[in-house]
Amino acid sequence: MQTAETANESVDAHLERIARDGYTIVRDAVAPDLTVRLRDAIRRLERELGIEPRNTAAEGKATRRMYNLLAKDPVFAEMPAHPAILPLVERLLDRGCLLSGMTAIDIGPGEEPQPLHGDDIVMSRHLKRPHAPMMVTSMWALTDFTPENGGTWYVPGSHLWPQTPHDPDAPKDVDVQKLAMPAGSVMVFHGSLWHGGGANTTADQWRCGVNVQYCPGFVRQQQNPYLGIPREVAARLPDRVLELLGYRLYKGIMGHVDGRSPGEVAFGPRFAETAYRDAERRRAARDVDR
Ligand SMILES: O=C(O)CCC(=O)C(=O)O
Repeated sequence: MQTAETANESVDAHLERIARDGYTIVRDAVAPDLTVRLRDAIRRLERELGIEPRNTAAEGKATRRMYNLLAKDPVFAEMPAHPAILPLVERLLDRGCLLSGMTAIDIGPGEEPQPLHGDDIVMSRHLKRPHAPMMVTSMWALTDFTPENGGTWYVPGSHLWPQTPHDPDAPKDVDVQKLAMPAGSVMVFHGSLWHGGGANTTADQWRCGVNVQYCPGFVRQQQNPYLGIPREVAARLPDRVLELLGYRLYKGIMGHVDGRSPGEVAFGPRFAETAYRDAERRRAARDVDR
């Protein structure tokens, strides 16, 4: 299944592949210098914060995971609005999409495969599959991903199946692929795609990646940024990243604080928006233009 998609390919070509296979790979998406800075920051933070495996089936027994990355180092702010990735996500969701979370996933030697799952499995319990993506995941390779070192396992086309992997009638004999992509590549996939972190059968290689995940603006974020990212740290983030965190209203209504946008409450007039009223005015202006 591995093909030679690149950052130069059109957004349409990537979207067609996601519609058909459930995923695409954007090669050369991340500049080598940024790849190194991200990986170095993760490895330094793992040491400084004493990150150890969390020992759950989902999080692994030989995997170092770190959440809430935007609060941990400024370099991670370069990821959520990256120009090679965000345009794909905005087409799959819309411009009001939210950053659902960012997780560094460093899979160590001896790790077993993570159970296959869909990242929007929680929403699939309430919706009839197949459904529109309730999560879009971009998995950034910061070291080479190989079938041996824990490269993501995935089942092409499974985003279109009526079952999640946990359903009693889920197909058993499925075509599990093991991802190989060089550092600097990003796999972007539909949240219903069956996938999981791979087994690491190497003696000494750590597979380092970051999951940058997005959800529609009307869905609850997996990681809570309002409590997780201190106000003074958030104040230094680019405006587009703050929008992705939910500091603006979705469709002029969702997420308001006593009628105002969270961004206005936290950071002042540049995020000023009043629930209902501004959306109604925008609609009226559009009607007059017609
Ligand atoms: O590490 C990976 O390759 C995938 C991780 C994953 O799917 C998850 O943690 O939900």
